[in-house]
Amino acid sequence: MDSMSSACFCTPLITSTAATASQASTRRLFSTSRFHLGRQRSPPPCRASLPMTTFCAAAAAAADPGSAASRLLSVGLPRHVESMPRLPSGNGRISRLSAVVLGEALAAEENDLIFPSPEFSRDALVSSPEQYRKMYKRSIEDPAGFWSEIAAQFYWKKRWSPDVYSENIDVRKGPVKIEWFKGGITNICYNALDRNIEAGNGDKVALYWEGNEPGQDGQLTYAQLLDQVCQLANYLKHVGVSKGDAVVIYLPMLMELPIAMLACARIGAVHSVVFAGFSAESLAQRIIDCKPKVVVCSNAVSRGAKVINLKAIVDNALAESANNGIAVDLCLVYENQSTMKKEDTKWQDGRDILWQEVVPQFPTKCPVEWVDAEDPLFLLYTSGSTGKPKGVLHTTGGYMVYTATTFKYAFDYKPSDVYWCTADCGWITGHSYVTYGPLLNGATVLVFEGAPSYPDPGRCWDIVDKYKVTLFYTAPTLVRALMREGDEYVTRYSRKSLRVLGSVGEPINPSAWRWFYNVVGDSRCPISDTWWQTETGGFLITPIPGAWPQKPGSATFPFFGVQPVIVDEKGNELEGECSGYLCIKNSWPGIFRSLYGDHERYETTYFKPFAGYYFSGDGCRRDKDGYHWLTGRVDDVINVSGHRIGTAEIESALVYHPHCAEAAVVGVDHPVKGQGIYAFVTLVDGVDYTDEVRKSLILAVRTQIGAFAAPDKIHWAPGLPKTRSGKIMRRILRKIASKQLDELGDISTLAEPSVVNQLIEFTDR
Ligand code: 6R9
Repeated sequence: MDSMSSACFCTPLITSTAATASQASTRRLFSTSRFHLGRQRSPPPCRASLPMTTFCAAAAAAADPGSAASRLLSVGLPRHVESMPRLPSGNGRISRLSAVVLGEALAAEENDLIFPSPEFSRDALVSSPEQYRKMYKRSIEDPAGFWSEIAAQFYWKKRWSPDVYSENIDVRKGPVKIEWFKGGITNICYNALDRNIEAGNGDKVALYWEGNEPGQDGQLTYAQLLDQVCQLANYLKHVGVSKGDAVVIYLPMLMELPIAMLACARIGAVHSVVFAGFSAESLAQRIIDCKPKVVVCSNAVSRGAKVINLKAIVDNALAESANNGIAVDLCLVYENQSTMKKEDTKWQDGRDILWQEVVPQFPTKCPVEWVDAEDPLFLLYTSGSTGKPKGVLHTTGGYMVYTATTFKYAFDYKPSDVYWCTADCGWITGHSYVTYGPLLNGATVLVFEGAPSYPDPGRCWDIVDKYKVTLFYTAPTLVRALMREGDEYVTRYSRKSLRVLGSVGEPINPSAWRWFYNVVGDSRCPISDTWWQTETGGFLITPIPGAWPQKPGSATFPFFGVQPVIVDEKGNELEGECSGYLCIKNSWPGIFRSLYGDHERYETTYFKPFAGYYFSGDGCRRDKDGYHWLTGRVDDVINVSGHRIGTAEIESALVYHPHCAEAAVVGVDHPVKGQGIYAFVTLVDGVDYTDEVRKSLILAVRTQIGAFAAPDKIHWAPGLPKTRSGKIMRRILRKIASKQLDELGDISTLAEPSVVNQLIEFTDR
């Protein structure tokens, strides 16, 4: 649709007046002035040029001159390194890289190229390395032109200012500030729904829903979805939610979850979805931080054979937040009828309102609140290396353009696709690649409420056949879990609809990659191993299937407009083959703009470690062909089943327990979850180290954070290895936890070296 020709440039920003003045002053926390940090207009950073280079598949090409490898050789692959030919030899692994590299030698896969089939490449949006390189080069040399051409395909009530973007990511030059499409007036819900309906896709299925029990299902076309979004949006406006207000959403994977997100976006409210696996304490913590006007939840969810009473968790969270001075007056509860009836749900009259009773009474048309591209869209809390989760703030315009574009290219999206992402909308993947990215493309999206191995480990492939899923996007942890169950659960289903597979959340180890490729995808479907983060909004390093061959376990090359660099401890950019810290040299439209209420922490965590760069917190190796191999976190963040959790958060949950004197948590390799949680615990004097105490410590973490953060192992630690200044030496704990006792290194700097032997003795107690 030609959005620019139909755009009206004169409509002013309308602010709803439904909230009272006092509500507005106490609750409207998201005025953009909060981020007014002084105008920082720096010239665009120097952008790398892309050299042509020969390709390492020389041996394969020589053996078969007509082969795909030879075709590739003839065009070369980009390496994203300017000075490859001048490669200094000494850039080895950096010594302090504490990332847990999965138990396999990734280097062994380095020469292994898996090519897309010629048919796949022929029909692909980007069908060759040259085409990618051309587009990539343009995106780096002329980001404003590249991104504004893409942005123009969306609907803007008013076009953005001529600058397209402005950025300062260098703390030495002043406060970090990033803006894309500033001055552009738009609405992401309008672009995801109304725009697609106006283009003639009103009757296309937007959402399929598959319930926990096989046979439970539903669907909404784009037109029906818009009706439901409008009804909820009208209800929210009716109860006083307006532009800039926060709404906390604590819903399981029902269609009502994307509906609630889109309804907020439609009226300019800022949603903060909390994964419905978080405990009451975690939910309360988030409510206290963002002070929502309304909490939207469901009464219960079924996960496999288990029923979880979500409303009881919300009740506790609301009581806790009220005790902390943040009283939420309205809790909108969706009755998940197949799981729990309203009659069986505890109800607080006056505060709790039944969704089904009120929302359907509202009109199915709701005017759009037009917002600035830099107005906030959502907050999503994520774990960092301190005990307090960070409220990652994303804004509207850049996020919209970026999620839609990354979705389109990384999955080689075609309008006939049926797309299923197994992530929950409580995580960033569910925001960018269940809700916004696919719907902005007019895609058909499957939402699955249940557990992937219920009633048996074949459920995913049963669902793939039922809906003829073509694009299947999941996490390595699920791949590994299903791989353990044997091939038969997969091969009994056809899966012939599948076209592209995707992986996210953690490095996918080569054997899981191969199983995914060979068994699930019948050696036919490229795998997009997408590397990105809550903070990045969308994919930064990802295969573009059809454009180049994959290497099992590598996220391959950067997306358009992204310049990854690998730096050493001092922040020197490493060239050619190297290992180090992964940073990004420039901003891209989807990057987060701040941490809610704490811009200083934003700068300290992401922009100060290596001045002049965005620091990802991940380790990365680049091989001789320029492929990127993510090696895991280098900070105190553990990645359990693709879920990020800070060691400090688990430690503070443990020390909250009255019997716990001290705790230190580290990550260890885990065959299914990627990383497991290993906790060293010192008990207070006089308390015996018993199994009962162990169980209650684990329970303490479950109730304070959520079941997914429960330690896999509690290791009794009458003493912890500390330096003389009292700092716990986690390096030693990691070695003890992973039983690498011959690699303990120098322990002489410890205040009490004898605790190390004592800890080793306690390993199996
Ligand atoms: C999207 C998401 C981000 C962290 C990130 C990294 C790890 C994600 C990955 C990957 C290797 C991939 N990660 N995708 N590591 N390969 N394809 O997961 O966001 O929850 O914020 O986690 O996950 O360590 O830093 P988030």
